[in-house]
Amino acid sequence: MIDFLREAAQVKPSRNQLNWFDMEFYAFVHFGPNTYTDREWGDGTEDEKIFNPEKLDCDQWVEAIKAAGMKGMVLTAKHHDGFCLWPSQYTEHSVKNSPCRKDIVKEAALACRRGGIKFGFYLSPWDRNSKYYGTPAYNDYFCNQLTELLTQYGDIFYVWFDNACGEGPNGKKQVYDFPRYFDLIHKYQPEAVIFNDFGPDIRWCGNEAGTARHAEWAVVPSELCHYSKVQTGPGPLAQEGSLAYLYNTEKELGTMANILYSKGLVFTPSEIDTSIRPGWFWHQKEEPHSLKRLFDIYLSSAGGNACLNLNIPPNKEGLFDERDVKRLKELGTLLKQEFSKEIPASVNKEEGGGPTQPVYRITTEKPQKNIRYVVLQEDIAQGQRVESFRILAEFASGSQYPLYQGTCIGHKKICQLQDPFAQQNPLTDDSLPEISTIKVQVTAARGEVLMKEIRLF
Ligand code: FUL
Repeated sequence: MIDFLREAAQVKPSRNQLNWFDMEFYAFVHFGPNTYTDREWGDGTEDEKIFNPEKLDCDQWVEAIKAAGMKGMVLTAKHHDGFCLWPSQYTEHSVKNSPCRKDIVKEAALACRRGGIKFGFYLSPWDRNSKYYGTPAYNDYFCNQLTELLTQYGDIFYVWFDNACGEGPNGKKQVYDFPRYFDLIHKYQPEAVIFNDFGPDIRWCGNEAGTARHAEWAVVPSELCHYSKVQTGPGPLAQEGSLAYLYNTEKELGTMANILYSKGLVFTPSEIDTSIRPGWFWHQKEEPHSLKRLFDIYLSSAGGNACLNLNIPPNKEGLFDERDVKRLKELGTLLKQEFSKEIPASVNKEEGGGPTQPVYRITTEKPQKNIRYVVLQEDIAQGQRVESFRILAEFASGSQYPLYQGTCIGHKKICQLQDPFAQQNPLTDDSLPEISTIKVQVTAARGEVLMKEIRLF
């Protein structure tokens, strides 16, 4: 058993996955015929002429995205209705037959480049318009479209595949040839990461509400991510049971008890994808979520060993709705307010903790009343190891006060001690003495803990 845990501790990310972790927060952009029909899923019969963004301004999108602190954009080049936001030579169902005639993918990619953020795309395999859908010829059609997107728009950081697989216009379902799609991406954009519900590079978190797991492991059973590379042998209980039941909606994915039954582990971190509004596409009647809700989602995703892909839908004119632009600015301001002023402190490992249970002592230069966050980062390039930890305050008298208990750390764990939205925070209570020492105590890990950063804000 111990050998297996040591092996689990050695499961490592690729260079592309590490770069993706550093993106932390980027924007989804859902745009297409649904924007004009007030629907979420088009059926593929929509007239191309309805797609008419008269004031299209992708620089306005990029400006708003950057104001929130996001570092990239992922555009729905084609949604389930099959309509292409670029003039694909393989179909007539595209912008080329719309009154606008613009290549939206190009406009968006160029705006991202001008604004200094990365560009990626969503391409829906489910296509309710294509006459090829449900036949082997569809995989050729899809690969042709994918090749256009991979070769005509500069560097692509991310290709996002939706796993939905419904019926096409002829009533048939398609068998998607994902390995063939992945090969094309490796060929034309070797630095792009690939999202799919089950890997290879990034997996789906299992919901669209922005809810992260209490322990969001990047090292998970290959039974879930069958497109990812297996990096270990079987767990000690693999012969006694099976993880065939695993799905993305499972609460435990990658925790110690769960991996023991696996045939082998993979490194496939989770992305939290959600929309700033209830729907993915723009609807006049919908309002953006509250600042608090978005901030909390950020903390639990970008601050919970995942990345946050937050959707902002352009309206019929081709602009981000002013209500969303305002909310994004507020979010960016709040993130700056909370995370731009690091509290100067020194970090020392205490003697005697052992490799898997280290204790770190963080001493601030001046006593503090207002420590709001402890931000922890493992050296994830070497693997993800911490299973659980606790944080304590230590007062001059020597007495201790528990501040936080957590599970995994991984790329980044933001431990929130005080909520900027709360009326009263326990730590600013006058009866409590000021804090000058904080202890981070790892209570369980799979191998030697390699902590990269511990910072206070
Ligand atoms: C889902 C789709 O069905 C939704 O329309 C949306 O695009 C979401 C991101 O993925 O599977």
